[in-house]
Amino acid sequence: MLEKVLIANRGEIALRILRACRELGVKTVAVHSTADRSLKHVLLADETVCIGPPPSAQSYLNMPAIISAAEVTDAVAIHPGYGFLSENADFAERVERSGFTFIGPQPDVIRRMGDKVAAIRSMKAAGVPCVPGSDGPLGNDADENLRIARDIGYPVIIKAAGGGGGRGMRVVNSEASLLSAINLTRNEARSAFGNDQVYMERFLGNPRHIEFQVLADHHGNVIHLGERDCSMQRRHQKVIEEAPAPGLTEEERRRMGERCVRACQELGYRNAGTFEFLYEDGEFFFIEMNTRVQVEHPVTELVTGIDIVKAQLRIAAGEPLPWRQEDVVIRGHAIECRINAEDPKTFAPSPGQVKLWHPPGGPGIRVDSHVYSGYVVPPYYDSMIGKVLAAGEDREAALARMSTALSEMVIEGISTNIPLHQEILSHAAFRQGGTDIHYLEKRLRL
Ligand code: MV4
Repeated sequence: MLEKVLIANRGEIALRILRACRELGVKTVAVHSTADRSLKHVLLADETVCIGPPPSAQSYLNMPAIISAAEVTDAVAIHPGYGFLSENADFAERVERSGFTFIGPQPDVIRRMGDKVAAIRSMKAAGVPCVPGSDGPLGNDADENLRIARDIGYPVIIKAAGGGGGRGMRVVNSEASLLSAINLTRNEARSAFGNDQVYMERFLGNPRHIEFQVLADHHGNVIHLGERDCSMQRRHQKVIEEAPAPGLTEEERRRMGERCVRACQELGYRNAGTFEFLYEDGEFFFIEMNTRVQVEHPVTELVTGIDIVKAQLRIAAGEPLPWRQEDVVIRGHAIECRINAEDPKTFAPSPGQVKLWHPPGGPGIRVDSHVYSGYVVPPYYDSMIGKVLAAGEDREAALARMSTALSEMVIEGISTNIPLHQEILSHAAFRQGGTDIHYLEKRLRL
């Protein structure tokens, strides 16, 4: 096993990684900004290193500071968590060049998946279904671009190769606005991502967002852990996730899972990864791959019994996966509500001291959070302060446990989005399952 791991993150995921390390007997190094001295995982870690002032650019994104911290503490590996440097290929490369293990895929695979045009090309070659589109980057020939759009059929969407997660895209409803939309997206992409490549896809009007979790070791073994439905979102921020996806058949799961596994084998993929799909009218369309552990990984853990973060550490240590695909069984249903320190009506951030923190409990409830009574939520970072998960024999049982859990949760001193979750849980459409990616934003406009 890895002897000592540096956790290059903060908040709930840093604590989640620390707990996985503890279970495996791995020593931990917490790095933190000056605003984060009182973070729970910093208080619990074997060693701590302050890496800079509060702004992320000077601390959690500060590569030399993080690598120096690994050097002075004799860490052997770095876990990047999610966000921050987790999908930064240059960081992964610098980590490995400095002699440490990056807990994630190889730098060139991260780079390839970060380039959405290259990612789609790889997936198409591996037999993963993609959105009908331009088949590569758009050129500057106006007539050619008009022809591509006409062949795809309007509406189309122009996306930046360097974008992803909702950044750098524009929907085009008709020929009249196509060329200006390509130019605008290209110019924005050049300044935002330093890459002016753009591509075109058919615009799917009311898809669901369904993603498949995979695990791949260093010996060519790859398994999938089924899917998550992450359609309940607002402004590209997921609000509720669940597994399995409502209404998906065993056959659909097996078919898409197998395709993701085969793609990983062809890519030489390693560690944990997620294939993002849009799902509309019974069809899957690949859009992006995430090369990190995801916020919503616990819903998959709850329905498979597999600890994804421990698996990441074992894979990075060179251990073979202890499961074959037949060993992976999806049992019951799990739901996650992301708890944000924000105004439930305006969504404005609500940092400050948590005067009282009473997390819920009981059968089937899991709370992943670094918060404790007296903890001060700093204003510098993401507003997510934890996740409440509920699991049960079926979706209804999980929903009933979630309602109970949220109703007994007490957080005083800051505002949270718990009232929003309770409202969503009361919606008939959500209770029925299978709402699309636009559902929440439409409901909030009412
Ligand atoms: C799309 C789409 C419709 N058609 N692509 C937004 C985030 C990025 N991951 C891809 N996104 C979308 N791509 C085609 N061809 C609609 C979205 C989209 C979306 C996707 C997933 C989750 C939330 C979303 C919210 C708005 C738009």
